Amino acid sequence: MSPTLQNRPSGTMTGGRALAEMLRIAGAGPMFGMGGFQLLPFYDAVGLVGLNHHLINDERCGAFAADAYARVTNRPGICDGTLGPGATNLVTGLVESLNGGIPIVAIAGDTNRMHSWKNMTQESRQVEILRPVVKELIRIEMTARIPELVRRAFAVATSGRPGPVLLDVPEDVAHGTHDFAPEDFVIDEATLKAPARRIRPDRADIERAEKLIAKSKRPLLLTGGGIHLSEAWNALTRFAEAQSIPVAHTMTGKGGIACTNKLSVGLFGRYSRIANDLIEASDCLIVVGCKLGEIATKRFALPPAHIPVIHLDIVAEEIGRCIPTEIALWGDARAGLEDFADALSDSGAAARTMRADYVAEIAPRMKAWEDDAAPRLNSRDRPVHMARLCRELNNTLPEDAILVADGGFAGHWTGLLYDTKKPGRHFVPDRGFASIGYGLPGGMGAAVAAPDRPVVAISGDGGFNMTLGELETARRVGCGLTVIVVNNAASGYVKALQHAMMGGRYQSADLNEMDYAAIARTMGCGGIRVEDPEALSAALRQGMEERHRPTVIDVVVTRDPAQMLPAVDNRTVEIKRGDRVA
Ligand SMILES: Cc1ncc(C[n+]2csc(CCOP(=O)(O)OP(=O)(O)O)c2C)c(N)n1
Ligand SMILES: [Mg+2]
Repeated sequence: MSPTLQNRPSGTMTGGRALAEMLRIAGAGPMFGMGGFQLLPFYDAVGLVGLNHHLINDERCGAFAADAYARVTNRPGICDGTLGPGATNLVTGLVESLNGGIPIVAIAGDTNRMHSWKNMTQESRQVEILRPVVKELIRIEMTARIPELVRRAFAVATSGRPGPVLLDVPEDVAHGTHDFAPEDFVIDEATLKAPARRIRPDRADIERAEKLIAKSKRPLLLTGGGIHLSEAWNALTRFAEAQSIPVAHTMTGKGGIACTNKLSVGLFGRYSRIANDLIEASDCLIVVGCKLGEIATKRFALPPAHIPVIHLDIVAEEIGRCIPTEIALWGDARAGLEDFADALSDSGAAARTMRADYVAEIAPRMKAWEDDAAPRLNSRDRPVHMARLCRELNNTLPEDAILVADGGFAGHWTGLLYDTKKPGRHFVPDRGFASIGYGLPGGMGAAVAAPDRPVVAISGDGGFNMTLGELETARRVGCGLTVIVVNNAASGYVKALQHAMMGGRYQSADLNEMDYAAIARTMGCGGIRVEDPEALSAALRQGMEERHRPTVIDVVVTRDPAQMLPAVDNRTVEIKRGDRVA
């Protein structure tokens, strides 16, 4: 426990006040939630202790905003909801954080225990509903135990594989009082940020990995979101460069090394530039902080079974779950990569010589891919081609920008084509649960986490419709956030699949033609409608210059369902029964 903690409160106070005091001591950042009777003492204390709390218009969006805040800072994002519908609205957002391993402390009010189970208004089995969507659900039964259990929430959220923790607070615990001592208000500073603690892989396993890597002519690093959670960027770059090992990434893992690094071979899995080909031709795959789920493995078609796999992960039982593993390394990504680098430090020069031809393949392979993609990337089509939009993002966003991507095509296209220019989590897609509707609230969470950096969110029109009310929040909060709406007047992914698989019989796939720029202006935000790709760059610059209110850039993109999927022309793709085209 830190002896340096200042301003510890003491004396008789409500549970809500004690909760707020603990969050203050934990250095909680801006948070989003929607109140109700049960948590009123907490809300009352929030302002008194100087926390930064914003009313959200849908608790799910508060959870999404907290998730993006946590991804940008690695500090737990905080969100809250009242009992019943407030609590259940948190579910989708909390699953995103659970699947993504994102540290969150969520707070839900609950019924007064004096009257529970007597048909209290808004009562539900919320503890049972929420328990499977969090890493740990902590029900607080005594006002006196609030500091201890908030400590526990931060420790669980940031230790091992991070994740969301729910504090379920009955009304009488929040409104009740206790005489607290100053010593009650302490928290372990290590638990305020992920990773709270680091564990190194077993020495003998590192030695086995070292031997396998040393003799491999075509090793390839496959990296996931664990790189960001472990803050392993420098360790990854150093190891890859010292050993001349190319790096492929999942959507969430983008930015483990800069996409512009000559060893970066881009996205692998469902969508790929050159990475899938390099996987096929590899003789040793080093998987770091990646679960090797459906998308990363192209529905378990990758990697080929004969290639030995070294898998480093913070969750031991994740290793070997989807594919057999030759060498399992249980530990923190940064620690493990540092251990690789140390173990192989003497052989760096020889390894770089041995792999010179291999590494020299990357540039021409990438060039061939780029030549093939050039007509799309440079397209002057109206409506705007998605690839052209991605190229404009690459050309216009500065290196410290954060791009938050929604679950529809917005994420798919930018996952494949957007390039981050330096290592770090500069690309934030919601791939834990891939819900649509993350873009706007996620952008808001990223913007409050990094108020001095340009934050751009990209969302489908369907996803934007789902959470449009949060433009009111973003304006009230004063976020300088740019939201790109990929306006294809459709639930595009569904429409593209119906085109490819159902013979073009479109069912419940079309949306109204809407002018989202006009809607944004009506809501007091900036709004720019873009129909000409040449206007994209200026619109993005204008959005990023606006520092105190959101700007919506409504980009009219292709309405042709044959052109919607990235990288694949789904008219020509062979579809197997029950399969998905991409
Ligand atoms: C909450 C939720 N419901 C349904 C889906 C399934 N889904 C995936 S992409 C998609 C289309 C979404 O439309 P839009 O946001 O306009 O994105 P587009 O694909 O058109 O770019 C849908 C419905 C989902 N991911 N999340
Ligand atoms: Mg759409």
